[in-house]
Amino acid sequence: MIDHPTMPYTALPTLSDEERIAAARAVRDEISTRRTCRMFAATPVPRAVIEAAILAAGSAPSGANHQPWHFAVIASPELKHRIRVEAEQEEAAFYAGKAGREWLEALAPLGTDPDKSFLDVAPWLIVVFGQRRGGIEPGADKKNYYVTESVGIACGFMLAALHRAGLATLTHTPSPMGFLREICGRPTSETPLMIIVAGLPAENATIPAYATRKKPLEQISTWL
Ligand code: IYR
Repeated sequence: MIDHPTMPYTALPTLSDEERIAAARAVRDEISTRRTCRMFAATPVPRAVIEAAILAAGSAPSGANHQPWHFAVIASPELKHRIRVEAEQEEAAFYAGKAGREWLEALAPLGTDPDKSFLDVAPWLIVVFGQRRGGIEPGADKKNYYVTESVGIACGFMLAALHRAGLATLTHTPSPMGFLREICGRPTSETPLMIIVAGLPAENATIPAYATRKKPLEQISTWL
């Protein structure tokens, strides 16, 4: 190995096999109760929750440890509304046919439509950007690697943290979403990948039953 500064590997708990199995199952049980939510309450949520969730996301593995992500956090009603208006404009075209028949048929069991009022209502919108260039130093302009994969993992960490904090979440992907770069004042080297909407669910929030249908282990794994 090329000579490089190292540290001892210490962060793991010492567990018996039984404790390991129980711990993995406890995470499965907890994370599998996360449901995508499209009906939010306006109830405020402390900024510190979102800060911790961003730091959880920021601890994710990434290509060359360049951490090619940026999170634009929006609580301002004016900005939330601008995002809603722009998103609904794109979605109106999408649902009017731009998506194509196969895509619209795939979405039918979820009941989604161009109404994105949750963008006004939820207390926090976290706009997630992937950085094509950056590197680890502030202001650096190095090439980044595996950007989509890295940011996807970071978003998974964030969703897990927000869920553990008792918040409902939605990964919203208006298509196309280039308008988010301008609204958030981000450079053209960054690509908006999704909006993570976070808050409490509306009192009478429902979810599509179809969303609870998950593939069994046999369908999603092969053991060689
Ligand atoms: N962006 C649209 C459509 C949409 C697409 C997929 I793939 C989904 O899983 C859900 C929705 C919208 O937000 O309505």
